[in-house]
Amino acid sequence: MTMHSTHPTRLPAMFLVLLVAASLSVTSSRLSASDPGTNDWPMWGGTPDRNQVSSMKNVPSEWDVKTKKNIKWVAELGSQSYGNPVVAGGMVFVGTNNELVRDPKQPGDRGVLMAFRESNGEFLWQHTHAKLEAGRANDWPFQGVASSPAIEGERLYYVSNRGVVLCLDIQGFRDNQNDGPLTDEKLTGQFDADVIWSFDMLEEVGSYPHNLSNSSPVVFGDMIYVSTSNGQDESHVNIPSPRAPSIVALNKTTGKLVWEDNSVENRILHGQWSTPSVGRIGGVLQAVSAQGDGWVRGYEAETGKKLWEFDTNPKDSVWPRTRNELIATPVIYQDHVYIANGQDPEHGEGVGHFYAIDATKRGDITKTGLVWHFDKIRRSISTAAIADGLLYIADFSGYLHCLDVKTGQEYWVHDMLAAVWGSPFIVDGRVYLGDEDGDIAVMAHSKEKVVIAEMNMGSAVYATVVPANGTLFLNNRSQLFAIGGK
Ligand SMILES: [Ca+2]
Ligand SMILES: [Ca+2]
Repeated sequence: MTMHSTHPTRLPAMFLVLLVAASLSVTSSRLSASDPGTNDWPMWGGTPDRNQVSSMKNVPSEWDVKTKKNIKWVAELGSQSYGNPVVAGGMVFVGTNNELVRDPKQPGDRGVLMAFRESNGEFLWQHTHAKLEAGRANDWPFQGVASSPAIEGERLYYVSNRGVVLCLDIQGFRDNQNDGPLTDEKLTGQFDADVIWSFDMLEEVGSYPHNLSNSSPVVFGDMIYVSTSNGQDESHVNIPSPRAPSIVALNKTTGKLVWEDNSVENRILHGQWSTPSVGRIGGVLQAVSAQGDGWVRGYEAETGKKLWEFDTNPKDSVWPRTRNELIATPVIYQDHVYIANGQDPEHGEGVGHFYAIDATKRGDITKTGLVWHFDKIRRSISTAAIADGLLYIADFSGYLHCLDVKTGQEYWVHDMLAAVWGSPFIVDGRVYLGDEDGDIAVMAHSKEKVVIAEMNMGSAVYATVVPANGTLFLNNRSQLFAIGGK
């Protein structure tokens, strides 16, 4: 999955803080199961079911990055930022590359996780990772950290560009404590990261990531669940590590492997860049994983026992013309799993599929678990947002679809006029979606199509709008914005 390997000129090595407004006090009303309920946004999708929805109220619907209207602050990132921000503990965390060299002792091309103060955008600390020696085959130049961290309490989990799962202390060394078991960090200043444990998926389970490791961990109970990104080599024919798992479950305290699964074996079409979800489905706690053969699989979350699998491709489809991989994240909602298939953005546009799957079924549920199939979607790498009987899904051709969640019937479609990498997000009666032209569309959360506002962020938006404490957070290629009123 090469994204954009362009290499813009280095940005000034100072972050910019524009404090426009004092913090806004917001009380969440009725909370749904898909809402973290804390006013934070601690992981991709907010909660382990990954539904892109929040019950927060009084978030802004309009802003202007040029005049700074409704912009609380802006923080500078590297030159490519493919992850999504997460917000917890008064901090905002986002992955990027090292083209904004904050520390001369850590120069050159690296993946970077940055932490900022939520109230004013002050840079707090970072963790940088040199690129893998194997180069573009496993770790594409200038792609940075594309994993969105997951935070629980004082612990933060993410996957580096080197395919290493890391557990960090969100306070870094600013608490004057080196938390362990890992205590031999070379850099221990106030701007450096305090690592607690790490799990190298290349060494420990033999993953051979295709172009980039990007999974966003999900935390549930004692465990975290991560996709390995194991895939083909640059020949796009060979699979160097066919025995490596697609998904691993680690103990969140120790970082030790609890279970792994390799149902895909040597059938990986390309790479594995989806990210798992966890939820209670039909009374059973399941980890749901979209894998490199185009199948979605459900596992008993505690043991890794495989419960079901579903093929998202028509049996007569042919890779890469009509057969697709799975890059989107499966969303768990009311015993069903919702997911679109698609391809690496570098492969361009093509036919896609979106499914509602009854994940209470067992075995090969491609037929028995099919609730509905929406085939008027193009290739998609976007994750669904579901609330009040409506489901929103975007595709790489730039269409935002509003569907009936029960039937898949389409209520309306909106053409963004540019490729969409991110996902629609429902909050405060509106749907937010960004595109590669840097435009954000704000639509009414409604069966009727209403465009409320359109704003441009100044450069491509690969991320999804996320809310925390009444403010919206969003990154374009090179900047992190806190969007909020006075
Ligand atoms: Ca510490
Ligand atoms: Ca440590």
